[in-house]
Amino acid sequence: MTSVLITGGTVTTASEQYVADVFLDDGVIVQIGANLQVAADTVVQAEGQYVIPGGIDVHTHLGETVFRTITADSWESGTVAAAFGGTTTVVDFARQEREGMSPIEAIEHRRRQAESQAVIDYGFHLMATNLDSQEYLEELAALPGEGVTSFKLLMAYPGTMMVDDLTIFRAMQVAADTNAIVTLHAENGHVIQQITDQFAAAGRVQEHMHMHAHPHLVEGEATHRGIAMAEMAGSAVYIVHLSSRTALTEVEAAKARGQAVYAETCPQYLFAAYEDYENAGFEAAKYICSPPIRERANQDELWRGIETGALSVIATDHCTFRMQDDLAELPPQKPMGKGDFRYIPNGVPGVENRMHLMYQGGVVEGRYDMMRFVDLNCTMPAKLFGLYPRKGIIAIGADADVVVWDPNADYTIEAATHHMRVDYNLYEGMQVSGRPSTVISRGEIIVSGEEFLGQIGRGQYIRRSTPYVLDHPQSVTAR
Ligand code: DUC
Ligand code: ZN
Ligand code: ZN
Repeated sequence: MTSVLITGGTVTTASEQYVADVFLDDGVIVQIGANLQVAADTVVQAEGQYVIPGGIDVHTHLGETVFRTITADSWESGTVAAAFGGTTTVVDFARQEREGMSPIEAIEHRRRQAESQAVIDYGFHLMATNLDSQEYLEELAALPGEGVTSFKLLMAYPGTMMVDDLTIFRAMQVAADTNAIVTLHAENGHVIQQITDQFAAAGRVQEHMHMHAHPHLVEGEATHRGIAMAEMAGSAVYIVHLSSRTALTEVEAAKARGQAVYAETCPQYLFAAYEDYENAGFEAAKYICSPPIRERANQDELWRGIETGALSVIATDHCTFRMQDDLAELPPQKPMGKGDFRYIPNGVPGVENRMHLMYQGGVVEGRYDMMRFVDLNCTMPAKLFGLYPRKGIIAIGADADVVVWDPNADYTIEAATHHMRVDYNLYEGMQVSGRPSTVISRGEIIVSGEEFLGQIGRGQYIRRSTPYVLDHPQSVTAR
């Protein structure tokens, strides 16, 4: 294992900033200090740049069979793209297939898929779809001890991924007993289905109608219900891809009551808007994801949620489908639903540009400082999902997942040069300031400027510990 000395950068964590050298050896951070006198195999000069923890994206869908197709980004292309954007860990999903797959089998299945391809480290949330048997409940309860400390449940997509309230409540009780955290896709799937069916009967299925089938309150209602069930079960709960002000209000109210409630939002809800795809025909398919990308005025509410701390993580829900069916190795993609939003696979790209966008929108545009940028993109994801203090911090003993971030580099986001295996970029042509100049994963330089230096399959599965920030909520329901 080679050693790396990073000299003269501004080390930035979620709580402090100082100029120092950082010495990495044997995959971990071993020294931090002024003018370190150590012999290193490689020296990275970081004067005038920030030295930050590697980014952690806790919401990706790589190489996933979903929406009657497969995501365009595999574990290989998706993790290479993540690395170029400064992300050195992803937490993806292991979906328990409804019929005959146990929670442990789901994790093993996804580990086998990822292990030969991933170039950065990874973990899995268990996406539970069936907790009807005592055997599956016992397996779920065993998962935190095996390094899977978060359970995902979907309140939407009836017939495929949606679960009922009983299943959610069971998972929350297990989470309460094992100090795990439940994450929720909070939309009322039955209401969406009914509205969708009525649109279809009226012939109103043009691509942009997707948003109208997901009104704000389907998210607000499900968020309220999920938070109330978590309170009754005594578990922590984390709302994924929060997009609506109605859901934000619920999170704020719960936090004000002192409940262990957390939420992420995603760049697509902050930087893209319904106005970008209204009446755009098939072009609107680029923007179709659930919850939907909402009207521009809603963006301000989400930025406010970031500023107040109600939203504590930025993740991407990276779930890519191409606009053209032009790759022989991929089954039909977005064109499946040309002219009818019901058949467009839901999902947008994001893993490569998350940190570019959040640096531009937050630090460059003056909404928050560099420490908060680190907190949102690196530290809070690590704390909530049991990766901290191994990851998410620049500290002695932590994994040497380090990004040298050049605040002065200008960068134009475009599909022609991005590394995601998707043929469009939602932010095409957007100019941002700031990008990674060097990306290091467990002490190995995997990206230097425009060059990828990592080896396919070098990424490691990470056994996660229980969330770091929880003050173990008490159940309000007798058992
Ligand atoms: N929403 C999406 O848009 N894609 C993946 C799954 C989800 O919930
Ligand atoms: Zn979701
Ligand atoms: Zn998702």
